Amino acid sequence: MIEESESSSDQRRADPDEHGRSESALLGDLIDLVVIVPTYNERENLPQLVASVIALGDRVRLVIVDDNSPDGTGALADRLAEHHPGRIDVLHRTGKQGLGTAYVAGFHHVLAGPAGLIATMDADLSHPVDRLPALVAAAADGGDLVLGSRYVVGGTTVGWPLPRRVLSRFGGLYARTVLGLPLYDLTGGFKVYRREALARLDLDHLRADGYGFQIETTWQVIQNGGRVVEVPIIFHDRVAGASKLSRHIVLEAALLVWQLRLERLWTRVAGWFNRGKTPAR
Ligand SMILES: Nc1nc2c(ncn2[C@@H]2O[C@H](COP(=O)(O)OP(=O)(O)OP(=O)(O)O)[C@@H](O)[C@H]2O)c(=O)[nH]1
Ligand SMILES: [Mg+2]
Repeated sequence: MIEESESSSDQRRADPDEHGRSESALLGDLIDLVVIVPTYNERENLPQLVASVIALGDRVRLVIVDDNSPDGTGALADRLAEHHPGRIDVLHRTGKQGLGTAYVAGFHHVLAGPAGLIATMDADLSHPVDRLPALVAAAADGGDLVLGSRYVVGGTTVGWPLPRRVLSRFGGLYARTVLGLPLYDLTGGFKVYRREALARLDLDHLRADGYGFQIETTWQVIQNGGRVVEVPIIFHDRVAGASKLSRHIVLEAALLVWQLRLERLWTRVAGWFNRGKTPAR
């Protein structure tokens, strides 16, 4: 099931709840949240991100998944973990193995512990930490997966050149159309999963990196009957460090959406043959 924030109560969730508590208080009181941050050469960005996430409350923890960044991000992450005992786990991988497998390593690690909610965020400060409470509130309110969305009312991107804006907009529209989903930001990496929704993902068979990974995880939550909600965010282009976006990531996502759609059609047709009934579209 899917909900879009313009037509839902997501904007209202930014206000104090009926008991007069702010989202930050909700975040501190109610949940164990683990934020997974994949890193590759994010030395300049990581300290600020970690400080802002840690400041959200005692029950918020981080898992940093570093792929042996040549700039020393992994060692920096270890130092930050020492500085905040019990709040940060660092997973070190031997070399750059891609964003998708970094997330999966983080998901397995988190699911071995007690976290109720699991967030994913880029390390490059593009994802606004101050919106994390709004995403968490939407999950606490029944969202199985909450998407930080640049393309619902109240959301936007700041600092991207025109070609990048066009690519992102077109990519979102393309995925939305091919998959037939009423969601506006399928490629973003700022997300909050309810534990049960994450645990139901077929983690070891997710096949893509980058955009494709984001699309496939959201698709699977929906196919599993989960409720997806979009909450507006203002996305800022990275100031420090370099983007890892590649032509491969774009192409992979473009093909993946057709694969997902055809697989579902095939499953339905096969089900029809097995049952001897008319297939649904
Ligand atoms: N562990 C790990 N992290 C990665 C890898 N590739 C990218 N990342 C991290 O994943 C996050 C997203 O990567 P970005 O380079 O920001 O990619 P993007 O957000 O699609 O592109 P920009 O908007 O241009 O920054 C950042 O925190 C990166 O450091 C990888 O192979 N392994
Ligand atoms: Mg980025």
